[in-house]
Amino acid sequence: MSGFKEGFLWGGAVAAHQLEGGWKEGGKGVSVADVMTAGAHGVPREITNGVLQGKNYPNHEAIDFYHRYKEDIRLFAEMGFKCFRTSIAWTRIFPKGDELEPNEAGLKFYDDLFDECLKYGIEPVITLSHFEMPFHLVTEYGGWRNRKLIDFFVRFSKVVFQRYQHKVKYWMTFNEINNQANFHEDFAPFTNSGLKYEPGEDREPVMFQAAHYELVASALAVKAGREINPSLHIGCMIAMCPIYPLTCAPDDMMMAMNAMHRRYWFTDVHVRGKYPQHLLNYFERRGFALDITEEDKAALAQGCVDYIGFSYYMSFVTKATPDNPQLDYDESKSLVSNPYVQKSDWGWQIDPVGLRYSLNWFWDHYQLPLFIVENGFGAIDVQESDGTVNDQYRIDYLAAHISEMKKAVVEDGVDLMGYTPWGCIDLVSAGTGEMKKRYGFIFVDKDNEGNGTLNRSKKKSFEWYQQVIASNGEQL
Ligand code: P53
Repeated sequence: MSGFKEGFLWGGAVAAHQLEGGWKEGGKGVSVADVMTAGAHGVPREITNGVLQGKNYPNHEAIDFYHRYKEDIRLFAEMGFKCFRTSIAWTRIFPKGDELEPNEAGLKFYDDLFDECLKYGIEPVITLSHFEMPFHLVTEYGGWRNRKLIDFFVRFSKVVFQRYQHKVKYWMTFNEINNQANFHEDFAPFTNSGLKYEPGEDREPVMFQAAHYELVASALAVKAGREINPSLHIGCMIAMCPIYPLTCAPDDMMMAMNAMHRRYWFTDVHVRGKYPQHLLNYFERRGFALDITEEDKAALAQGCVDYIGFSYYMSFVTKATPDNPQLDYDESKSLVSNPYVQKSDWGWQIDPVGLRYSLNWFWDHYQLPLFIVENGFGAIDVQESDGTVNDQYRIDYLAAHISEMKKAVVEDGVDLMGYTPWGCIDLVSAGTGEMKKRYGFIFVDKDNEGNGTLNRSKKKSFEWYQQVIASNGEQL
């Protein structure tokens, strides 16, 4: 093979809560993203107890895609997008999450949005749950620590599969389900699973329980989706940050392997329909008595995914330490800096070769089609007096990653479906809530405080990416 296959899905990726705004429009309910304030690099977003007066909640307006999507999709079409990845805000369809009947105004919004994409031949690629579950499910049920959420999620999934089966072919269940491997910090457990911990609570088994219920819900959704329409492609979505050993010391290597086990077992369950033995042994060693029934196991086995969607931004490095004889990985403590790579302004390690490594790792383990559904460079862009943005650093980042991705396809033979760079239009950062951390080919005039006209303009990278798509990745 000399390059990317015919019909390669070039496009861009976003998530509903990070760009739509319109947080109360069309009957939408409050989501977990609606109760998170703006933070910054090193300043965590505050998770408030409901929406409080006087706080800055950047997702409430975001970039107002809810009202401006036609203009934005026209720009995506101009870049030549073959696909557009976004999510369906669960709270537009089931505002509280536990209703029996969906909200028609929310369903109608996505009908119109998908029609607008299809008008230009752009395939929607849809995530069912991307850090935006109904907040009501947190306050009333404790989030995914409650088994009842399986039914609520499956109901939501069936409704949208049924409604959009002729408009949307590509689906994913839970965005970056494995972020919650970082359970000592508050962000990932809350955004992934609506988990709020009690002070002093043993967090780890709660995370495993929530993840288990999500994996069962994912499997049941896959099965239901196939029954509704066997031509749908339903995948998982994994945050891939490959973990390297700091040195070739055997214990460092073993530490890195254990770390990979602890961050990527989620993929084993999604793909193989069962838990890896190393994790079952770990549960036993730690005395975690999880609620995993025979019925759950049967559901997992019947709902294996069709493809692996993943994000790739950076790689990690770990090392063994004498105070950790079992070489257990704790994401909040076990990572060290990589002396061989540069970092972004937010400390994310820039490692294009790590993308080729990741593609090979997934392919070797699972032999399922792969889809890079996020990759990109969050940076501070400066608008010149004439309105232009010379984001050569973003072009350099993306070109280096695409070039490694091409090696994985051409030289290594991995089966890659497509590539959708993250935040193809500037949007609210998930991790920090900032506007200043920009990823887009399209600049949006809005700052961290919420000031700005919300006008859209093309950055230098806009034309560059247009060329990349037109040449099917030959012209970088
Ligand atoms: P932001 C952490 C590590 C890797 C990916 O992130 C992550 C996160 C969470 O911050 O999230 C994904 O906006 C996620 C998107 C997010 C994007 O990466 O923090 O799927 O929602 O916006 C970039 O710079």
